[in-house]
Amino acid sequence: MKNYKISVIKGDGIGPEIVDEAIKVLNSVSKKCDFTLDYKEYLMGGIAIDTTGHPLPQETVDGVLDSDACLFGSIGGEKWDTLPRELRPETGLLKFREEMGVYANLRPAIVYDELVNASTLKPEVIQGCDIMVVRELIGGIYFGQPRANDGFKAYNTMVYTKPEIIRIGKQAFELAMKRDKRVCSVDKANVLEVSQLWRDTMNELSKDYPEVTLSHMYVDNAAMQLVRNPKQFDVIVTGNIFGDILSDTASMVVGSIGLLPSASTGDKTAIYEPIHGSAPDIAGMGIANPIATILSAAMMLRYSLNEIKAADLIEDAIKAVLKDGYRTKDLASFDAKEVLNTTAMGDLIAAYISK
Ligand code: NAD
Ligand code: IPM
Ligand code: K
Ligand code: MN
Repeated sequence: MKNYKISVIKGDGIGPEIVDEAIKVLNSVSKKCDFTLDYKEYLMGGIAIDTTGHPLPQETVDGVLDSDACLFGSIGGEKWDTLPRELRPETGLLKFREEMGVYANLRPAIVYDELVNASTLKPEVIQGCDIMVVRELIGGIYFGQPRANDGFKAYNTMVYTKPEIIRIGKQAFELAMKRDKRVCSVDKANVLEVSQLWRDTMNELSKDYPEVTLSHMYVDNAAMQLVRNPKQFDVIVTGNIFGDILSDTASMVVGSIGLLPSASTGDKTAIYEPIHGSAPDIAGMGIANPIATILSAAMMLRYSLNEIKAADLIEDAIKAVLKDGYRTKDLASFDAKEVLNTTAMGDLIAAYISK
């Protein structure tokens, strides 16, 4: 029987609550599909600061490198917001992504028919929407030098090199080839040099993909278009900060930020995490939606472990549960049959898989 080593980082806030549900569902599906998962837990973020004094212990990096894939919750919280920047949970996460070389962050935003009434947008605007946001994850303004804040003057640098743009662009075009063959590259080329290089490079690259239609959009317009007519998009490719913002926007097309999973892939171990954060405002209340994390686990099965049937089973179970009217609080609307807490939602999805 196949056995996979999974590194698990639960993190802070709702992190442990949602990751526990994903593990519950993974255990249910692995039984059904005849493979086993060996989990090892590692610390990161606030809990790592409290326990070890550092947001990203070396043991975590080594453990994840030694695993087949990493399942991640969320990190951060007010308690650590006043620490010097190098000691903050978010800095640990960025360093972690950099160490793993995960330059491509895939954030699918798919509107399930079952949830077409859950979005704050009109059903006819969103029904059938299926967007893949391809966000560059280890470059751009998050990592550019110089950066500083001396109390009077502060600055960051948005920088991309051509090879960095090419490698993320390739991911977007390759994905588009398996989808509707449309890539929309989002930038701010009307203002920024870095975006001009981004746009020129995407145009050059598109010559290698004659079947794919490339378009360009400024990021301000893209934010508006996502809400006006999300179905116009197939693959969106963009830099680190624009992708961060646009994917949170896309989540509200789908219905809730608690629904959007992600895969961060690159040269080493891939990381699978919901796009949302540690949600301090609801941590410990048992009301967080675990579906984004459970879908991230499904992406892990699909992309890192090649357990396609298991990934399909998870996604089908989620759709079935939603179709039967079960919702978490973030999705509670007039068509909800029953509003479940976090663990009950995980239990139900696991039960649908094993039945
Ligand atoms: P957030 O994504 O944590 O929360 C935003 C809002 O969405 C909150 O009202 C929250 O309750 C709600 N929400 C988020 N996930 C939910 C879920 N699964 N179910 C139901 N509701 C959900 O963003 P924020 O409040 O801006 O940030 C909180 C902390 O999380 C910060 O420290 C931030 O840096 C961190 N953060 C971490 C990650 C990560 O670990 N990758 C991502 C984003 C934010
Ligand atoms: C995300 C988060 C992170 C990011 C923060 C916490 C560093 O918002 O994963 O989307 O900006 O990448
Ligand atoms: K997260
Ligand atoms: Mn974000």
